[in-house]
Amino acid sequence: MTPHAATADPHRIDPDRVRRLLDHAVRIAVRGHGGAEPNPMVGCVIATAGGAVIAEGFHRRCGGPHAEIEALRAAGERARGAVALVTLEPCAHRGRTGPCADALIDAGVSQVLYAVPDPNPLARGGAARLREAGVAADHVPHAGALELARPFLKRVTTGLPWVTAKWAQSVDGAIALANGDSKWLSCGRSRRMVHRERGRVDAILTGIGTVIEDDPQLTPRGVRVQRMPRRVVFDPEVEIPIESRLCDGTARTTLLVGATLDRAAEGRLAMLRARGVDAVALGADDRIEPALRTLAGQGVSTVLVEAGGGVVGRLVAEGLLDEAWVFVAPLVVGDGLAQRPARGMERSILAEIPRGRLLAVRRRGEDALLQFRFGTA
Ligand code: AOF
Ligand code: ZN
Repeated sequence: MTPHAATADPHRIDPDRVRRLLDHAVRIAVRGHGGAEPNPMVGCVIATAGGAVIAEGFHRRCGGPHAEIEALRAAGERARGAVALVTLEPCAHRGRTGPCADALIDAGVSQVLYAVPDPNPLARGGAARLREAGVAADHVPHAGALELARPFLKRVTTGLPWVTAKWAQSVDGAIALANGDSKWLSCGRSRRMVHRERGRVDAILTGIGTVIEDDPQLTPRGVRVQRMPRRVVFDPEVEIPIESRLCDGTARTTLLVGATLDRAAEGRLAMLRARGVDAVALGADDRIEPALRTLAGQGVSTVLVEAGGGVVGRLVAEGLLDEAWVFVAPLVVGDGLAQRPARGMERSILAEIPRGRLLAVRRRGEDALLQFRFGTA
């Protein structure tokens, strides 16, 4: 078959089979979560023209081989004439590795199906490069692959990290009693899941109220740690007690502080800096977005928010919240003064409040985990 004939017939594999192979590529890509970032999680399946799987690979860690390279290595000679299905358009650049487009051409792959075009100005253009070399390269949109690429797409297109807030609540929406007692709303299985996630993100964001109230460590414990998250505290007036556990040097701690500080706050900050704590400036009116932008520039691509309603409410108000993981525990608090997961906004028209989407509903012991996605990023 000539290359042109291949281009004219993009779906030689049955479309339903293509979708299932891409589903599979997404599943294997997720194994790179915590290792791949700030790069995207990417999965690649090499299949015969009939749709049988020959080999697979995923991007394990930033700086390591891309998914296509892993899959091509596993396929060896069997890649010749085969079809490569990738969750992201193969790269065309020589960065820490690459270019994958060239590796696919050299391996003799006859067709490449990719689910999401790569918008990264440094890496994009792989599909065009493949076509120039006579390899059919087709964009096959796939919802799961798009979901997978969202954090990466957001960082590349907006310069902001991916922000996920998690909280545990009662059936009637309380995250703590009025006196602050919240131990423990969710079950052990839910809490383990949170520790696992802590060990996969670049930063954990909390608020000064939570630090004063709970003196948390915010470190991943009892799980495999892929990366030690930076602990970030929204603390506009530098109120963090110097003896708090976040200042003990276990992991990096960063304060988000007001753009202008009075002399007393400057003095406290100087003492904290001597302890190894650093600071990033908030915007006017303590807006969080400029601080998140600075953090992204420092390599923070994913943020897990474990904070009270004040910080979560600010993130919502600024449109910075991408995902919410809500663990709903089987109890009804029934106290109107109990604490709530987000506050601080004045609302009068329900229809004007933006709606997200339900990503997943999962069972964790006796808790329900609801995962929501917001915004279009
Ligand atoms: C691919 N396959 O598995 C991934 C890609 O720093 P580098 O050299 O690893 O390049 C990172 C960029 O390459 C990243 O920003 C994105 O545009 C692309 N990632 N491309 O062909 C992969 N992870
Ligand atoms: Zn690549």
